[in-house]
Amino acid sequence: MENHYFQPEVECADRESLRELQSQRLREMIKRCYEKVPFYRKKLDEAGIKPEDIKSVDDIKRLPFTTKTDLRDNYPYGLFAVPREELIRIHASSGTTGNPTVVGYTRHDIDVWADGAARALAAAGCTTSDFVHVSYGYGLFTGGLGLHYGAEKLGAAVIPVSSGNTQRQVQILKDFGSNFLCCTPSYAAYIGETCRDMGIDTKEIALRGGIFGAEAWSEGMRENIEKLLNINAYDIYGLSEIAGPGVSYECPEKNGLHVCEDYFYPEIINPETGEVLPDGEYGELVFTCIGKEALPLIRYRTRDICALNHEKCACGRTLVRMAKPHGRTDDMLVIRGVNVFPSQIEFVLTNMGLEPNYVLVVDRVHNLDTLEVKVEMTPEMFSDSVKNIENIERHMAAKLHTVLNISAKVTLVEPKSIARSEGKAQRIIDNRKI
Ligand code: DLL
Repeated sequence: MENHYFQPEVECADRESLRELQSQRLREMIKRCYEKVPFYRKKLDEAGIKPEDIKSVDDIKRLPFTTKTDLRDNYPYGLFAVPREELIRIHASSGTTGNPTVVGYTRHDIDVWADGAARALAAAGCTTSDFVHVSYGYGLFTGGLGLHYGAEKLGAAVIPVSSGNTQRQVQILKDFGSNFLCCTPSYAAYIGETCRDMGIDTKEIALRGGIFGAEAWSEGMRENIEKLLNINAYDIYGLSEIAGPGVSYECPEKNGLHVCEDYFYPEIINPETGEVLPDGEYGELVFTCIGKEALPLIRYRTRDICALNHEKCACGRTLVRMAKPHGRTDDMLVIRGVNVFPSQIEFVLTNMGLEPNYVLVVDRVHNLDTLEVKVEMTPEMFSDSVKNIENIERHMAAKLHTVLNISAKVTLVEPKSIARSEGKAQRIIDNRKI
């Protein structure tokens, strides 16, 4: 009998017993933070909270938030709660500004993380007989090793390709009979395009599914990847500060990502006021680590824009679902006072049958913000007359206007002229000097 790694006792637990478990883990975690991390002792003292005041998850809202700045200010190991000899791994997320964020794991933490990644693979239908091709980068980034350990924990065979050399990726997918592909959605689309360019019929390769995350992606992008690679594409979410990939994952319903809330307690807050928002309302996602030893963060503000849904899922899982993240508060462009997410633009393009190869160029001309959307033409459009191309650009600009509520200039550019990404895609060029 194949082990599918499905854990109904946790993933389908009744909410009341889950709450009990969460409350018990929260109490232990707050006590440990207070005793072992001077930063948290000071923060809790300042807030007038003693560990024994925190009795259940209902008390979480009384706790202070932790931010990326707190991690940077205590760079590299200031928030760690265990001595060095208990650590078995260090990762870091690249900082575009300031210090990178350094995170550490004990053996137990690696186990927790691998458990989340294994649940994600299992929910996507991966079994012990499958070959899992990992094209996330290996290194300080958590993508590669995260899915690697998850696949091993499940009992599948890992093919640790890492990112880069896309034609070789395709060759391996085909020759090694990979069944699941793990990479960013933008790289999955690029691998799909490369298969097409190499004349490989994806119906003839063994690939059944993909676990794609590390960046926001739209439903249109999902359709594009599913068609290109002839697979089922699932979303996986995570962040280095909390664990890495596998904090939450999609099931076959593809209607929200189940959070491993036995390890990571989620909340949605109003990013301006810090107030906790009810199910269904979009706001900033916040996590409290209740099952981790080395870096147990309290109410960590992810900057991801999301909503929660506690209804039982049709798949049988009771674990709360988070919506596919819209993007990050710091990815959000404010153009002429209007909030714009790259995912909204991707939605319009893919709805019009275009592949999601685009960049957004933002500028400020005479004190007015301008947005230009550069989109690749399809090869068929490329042979169209200039007049036709202008018509398509105008039509697309009108569609963008209805979704974004601001005007944007659309420029169709040659097929394959926009750089492809092997990791997280860079889609924004902001030339404003603000
Ligand atoms: O991106 C971990 C990861 C690796 C997740 C592989 C999934 C797959 P960081 O580099 O620390 O960690 O970046 C974390 O990436 O706060 C989100 O803004 C974004 N992100 C991650 N997964 C998703 C997703 C990894 N599925 C940051 N949808 C997070 C949208 C995502 N955004």
